Amino acid sequence: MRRIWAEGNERVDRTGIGTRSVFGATLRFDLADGAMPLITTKRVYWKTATRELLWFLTGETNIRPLVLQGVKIWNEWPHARYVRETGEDLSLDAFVERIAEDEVFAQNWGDLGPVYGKQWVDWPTYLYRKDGTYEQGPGINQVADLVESLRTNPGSRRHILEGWNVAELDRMALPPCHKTYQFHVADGKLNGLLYQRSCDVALGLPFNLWSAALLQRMLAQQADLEPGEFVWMGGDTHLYLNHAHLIEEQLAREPQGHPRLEIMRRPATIFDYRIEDFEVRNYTPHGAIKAPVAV
Ligand code: THF
Repeated sequence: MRRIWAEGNERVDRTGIGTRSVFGATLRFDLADGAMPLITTKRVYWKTATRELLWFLTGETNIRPLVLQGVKIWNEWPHARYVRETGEDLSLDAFVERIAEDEVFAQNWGDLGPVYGKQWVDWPTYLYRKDGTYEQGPGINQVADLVESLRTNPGSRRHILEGWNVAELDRMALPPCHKTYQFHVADGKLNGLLYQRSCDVALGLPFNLWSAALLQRMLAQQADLEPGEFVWMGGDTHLYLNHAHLIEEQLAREPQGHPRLEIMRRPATIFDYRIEDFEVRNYTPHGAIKAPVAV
C-alpha cells in the first residue's frame, strides 16, 4: 500500500475516480497452524467474505441470497444497472429492500450475469452437430473436478479454477477480478496461487486474500492435505484516490496479533460448508475504516 501510494502511476480508470497503480505484485503467506492472511490494521468482516465464498460455491449469481444474509458488497452493480436501464431514481437502500421483499423483482434486477458462481460450478459446454449447429451441453463443475483431481492425481499441473470465460464476459456485471486459481500438492501440503487481474487494494484485497486462503483451506481439508503456502499475484494493483483517508490511517497503524482460523468439522463435500463451521481466534484488529466502493 505504501509503495503504490508513493510510486504508483496516477491514471483515470473505468469508474472515473482515478487510481494510483502498479503492475505485477506478489504476496506470499504460510497457512500452517491455522494462520490466515487476515488484515489487522483495520477490521475485516471475514464472515461477510466467507458468506460470499459460500454463495459462489452454490453457483448462484443473484444477489438476493446475499441481501437476505445482510451482505451488501455486491449491491452497487445491480442498482447501477437498474437506474441506468429504467431511468428511475430509486435509492440504493430502497432498491436493496425491494430485492429482499420481492422475489420477481429480484429475478429481474438482482442477477449479475454469469459471474464467478456460474463459471465455477456450471461452466457452459456446447454439443456440436454434424451440420454445424449446436445445443447446450451439461455444465462443468470445476470445483468438484478440482477436488477429485487433487485426490486422485495430486502431481497434476492442471489443478485450475478459472473464472475468465471469454465468450460470456460481456454478459457479466463485472468480469472476474480474482480470475485464476491454481493448486499444487507437495509433501502432503496443498499450495495455492491466485492471479488477480485487477485489485482494489484498500477495499477488495483484504476480502480477496481471506477468501482465497479460505478456499485453499477447505480444498486441503477435502483432499486430506495440510494447507501449505498461498501465493497472491496481482496485475493492475491499485489504490483509488478517494480512499486517501483510509490509506493514510491504515499506514499509520501497526499490525497486531496473529489471527488463526479453525474449521470446526469436516463437511461431506466442498459444497456442504456453513458459516458456523468457521471460527477465528486471536483477531484483535484496529477499528474498521469506511470507504466508498467504485462501481
Ligand atoms: N470493485 C471495486 N471497485 N472494488 C472491489 O473491491 C471489488 N470487489 C468485488 C467486485 N468489484 C469490486 C466486490 N467486493 C466491499 C468489499 C468487497 C467488495 C465490494 C465492497 C466493501 O465495501 N467492504 C467494506 C464494507 C464491508 C461490509 O459491508 O461488511 C469494508 O470495509 O471492507 C472485490 O473483489
